[in-house]
Amino acid sequence: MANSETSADSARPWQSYNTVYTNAKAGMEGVDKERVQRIVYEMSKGSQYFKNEERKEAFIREKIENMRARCAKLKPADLDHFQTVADKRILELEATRDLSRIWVHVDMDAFYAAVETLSDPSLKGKPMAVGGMSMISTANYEARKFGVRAAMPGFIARKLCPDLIFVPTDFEKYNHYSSLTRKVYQKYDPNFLAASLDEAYLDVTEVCKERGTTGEEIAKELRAGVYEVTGLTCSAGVAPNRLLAKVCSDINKPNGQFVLPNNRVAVMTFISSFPVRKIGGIGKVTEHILKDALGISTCEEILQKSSLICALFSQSAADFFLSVGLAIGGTDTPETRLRKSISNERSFSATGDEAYIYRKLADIAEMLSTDLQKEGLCGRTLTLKLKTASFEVRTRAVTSQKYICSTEDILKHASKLLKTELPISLRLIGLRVSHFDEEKVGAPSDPTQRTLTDYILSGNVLRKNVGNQSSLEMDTNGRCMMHGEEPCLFEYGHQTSRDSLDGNHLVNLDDSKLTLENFDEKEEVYESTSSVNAETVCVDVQNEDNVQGGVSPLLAAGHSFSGQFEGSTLDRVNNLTNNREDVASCSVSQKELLLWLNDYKCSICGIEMPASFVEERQEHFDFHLAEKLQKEESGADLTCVLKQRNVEKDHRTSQRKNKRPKLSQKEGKHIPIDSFFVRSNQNF
Ligand code: DCP
Ligand code: MG
Repeated sequence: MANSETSADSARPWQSYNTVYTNAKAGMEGVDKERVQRIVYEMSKGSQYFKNEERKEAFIREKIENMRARCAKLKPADLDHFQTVADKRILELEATRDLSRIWVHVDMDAFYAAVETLSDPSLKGKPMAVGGMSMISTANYEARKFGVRAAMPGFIARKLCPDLIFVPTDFEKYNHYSSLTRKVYQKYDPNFLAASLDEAYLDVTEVCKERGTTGEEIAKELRAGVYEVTGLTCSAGVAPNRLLAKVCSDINKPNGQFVLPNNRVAVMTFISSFPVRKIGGIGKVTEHILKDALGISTCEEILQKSSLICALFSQSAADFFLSVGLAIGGTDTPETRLRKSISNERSFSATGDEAYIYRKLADIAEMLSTDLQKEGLCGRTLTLKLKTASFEVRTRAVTSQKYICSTEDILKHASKLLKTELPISLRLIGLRVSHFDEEKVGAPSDPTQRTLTDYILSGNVLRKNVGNQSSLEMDTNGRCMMHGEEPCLFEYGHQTSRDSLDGNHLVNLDDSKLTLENFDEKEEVYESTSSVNAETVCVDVQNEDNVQGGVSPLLAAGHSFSGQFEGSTLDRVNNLTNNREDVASCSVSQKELLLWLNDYKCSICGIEMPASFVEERQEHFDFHLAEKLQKEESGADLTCVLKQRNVEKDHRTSQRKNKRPKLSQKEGKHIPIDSFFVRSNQNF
């Protein structure tokens, strides 16, 4: 390693090379960060990833300069004005502080790695990672000592830790253990929020009251319960809101807990010296901007510089930052009635065996029917999700005039949808029923009561259908997951609205796409949707970085969300943009759209990145955000937004024209992930 005392900074360029791979996770406290930086730097120098990082850095720097310039232009009178604005807003936010609830955030320790170690105890005590040379999903705490961490390419991890043992992922196992943990959570909060396979938020206020006990005791008992049932350890945070509970669960990892009492002084003391970066929703870009442009590193400093925050950021972004400074987070208890779909999916080894595929489909239809009947729900839209052997995700939907919930009906429609795709080699089949009978769901009968944008901006979430493995899960950030897969799915809550132009059509935003249904014309509308999937839409992009492991905790802060969509959602995404324009006049310019075409390719710049690279995707998004903000400030934003929208519209139109749009041969050829990171002349 370079001699830190004698070498000039230019001789150690890695020192300023901070990527997701060099971010510390729990268990990485003693890591030689410079060594990790150097290795990551050397291994990725010259690669596309590296170049992209450089571009990102350049934009961040420019953004910072721009912000500085804006700061310098603020006159004392301006600052006074913004101080008044900030003080007023702080008072308003303070008035919303709720210290009456006790939230617990539970997070399993090195989840996938721990599950693998249960299966193979010989791994105990040895550095190991789950995943492969392209990417690792997580590493155990032994490996973290070497700087090995989730989302890191395996070949870099091996360089950091030559003895690292790689174990392939086994989602069935993780799902199994996840469902065991959920049975435990259910005892404490039947409506707990599942944030990912290994994370959940529980409102334990009632159970504490009933038993005359504390959140601390409940957390201990719950953790012991999880261990008893699974043999796995978890950590917990106990606090008056979700934002704090999440932060607290990381403090004594692994196998520990941290309790923050429900009083304002304790909360403010706790948060004041906390680095902003530790807060969910504040990632690398925001951290840099706050630090380098405004001199803000801690939560306390946010309040100290509240006038600058209000002067330089949009209201929603300023609200987010001020809430962070005040440690005000989400405490609401979203209701089950907002459920909008139920799904079930299964992964299997890729096969083109049609008999097997139909058997799987029948199994899933049966499970889904059972789930629907348990909930007393019937839906009109059935969506078939397929993941091909080459990982292409397709969704096909049918909307029937009749509400369905029986195995027979589901299977009948699903089989028709599947038939049009044959022959096909598949590794996953999923079915989802949505567009529920509103009376049964208990949703507002007047669909115009709440606009989509209202809903989005309110940050409401669905509750986990407890104990039901196959249900749609929504994290505290409004992000949903279908059971059994990477945590990247998203669904909105119940949003149905009449098309104001034509009462004969219903704009159905419930499904994985927007369908315009003319009820007079046909009974069933079969929709072939595109193979574009896993798009990311960010509603308030200021808050969208720092998403770890597919879970962004913004809603924990009671704020707006972003989500990666499963299935074809281009239409809905576009509708969102338009809807935002129509309904929310607030800072459309703050909102950005980024799509991952074919689950791989950035719609804006074309760079390719696999879905599992959650943080990298977020960072990539940050890059486009910085770019966009830059344009905004130079007055070019409108053109940019329009251009972007036209591109998307064109894309959508072309997808509609082709039943199953395909990328061109060149486009469809994904660059192997290794080459994304590694210089072409390097040979590892
Ligand atoms: N995961 C993933 N890709 C990531 C991050 C996480 O596939 N980029 C998976 C593997 C993890 C699981 O999600 O085991 C849970 O993620 P966490 O962030 O909670 O990480 P761990 O549970 O592994 O470790 P910790 O003890 O820090 O919670
Ligand atoms: Mg975990």
